[in-house]
Amino acid sequence: MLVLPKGMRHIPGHLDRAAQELLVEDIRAVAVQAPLYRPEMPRTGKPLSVRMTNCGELGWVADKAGYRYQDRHPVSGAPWPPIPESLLKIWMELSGDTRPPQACLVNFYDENARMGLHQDRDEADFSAPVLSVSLGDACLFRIGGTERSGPTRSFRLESGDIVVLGGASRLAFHGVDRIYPTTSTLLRDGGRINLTLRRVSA
Ligand code: MD3
Ligand code: FE
Repeated sequence: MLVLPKGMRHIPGHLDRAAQELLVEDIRAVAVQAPLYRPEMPRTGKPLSVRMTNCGELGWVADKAGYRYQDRHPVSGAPWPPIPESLLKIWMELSGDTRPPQACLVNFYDENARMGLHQDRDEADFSAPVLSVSLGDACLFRIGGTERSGPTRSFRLESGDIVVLGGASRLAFHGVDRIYPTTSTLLRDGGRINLTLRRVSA
């Protein structure tokens, strides 16, 4: 039996192959309007290994000045493209929130990319859950409690899986320890895409 942290819902294989392929097409179209770029760590300016872009009214960005949400792409200065209908539908179906998402962060991991343990707390309102969609190669996802030094559990996330993080899990420390290369044929050149849908303000 797999025991999940309180407030975490994991729905393995929620999206079938056809739905995953359609979603990848939608995200490719987003990335034409808002190209992937490499964010930097606040202060040091060290590049992250994950490349990112966004869609929705607001996008999450990271640079030397800090982490924040803003309504423009940091390189092109253009507004973010809208969140595809396919994702809005998933949010309405699974988030348990009647308000639409304001931000969709698109993370792209190549086989060497990782995401260190962190909390998502750049949003002004934590009442809505975060909804995550995994596409492409599998990863090892790790989640703990609300203290960095607390115990953690690890789960493999596969293409088509959805995770909803609300309630007690909304402020849990979490990260991506590794990508498992060549575990999916969804993306022609491999790698993993993660989409996170969020409310930023009440
Ligand atoms: C647990 N992304 O973008 S998604 C992030 O796979 C992020 O790209 C990871 O962490 C990824 O901030 C993990 C699952 C996830 C998303 C948000 C969470 C887990 C979370 C918020 C609170 C607790
Ligand atoms: Fe996160």
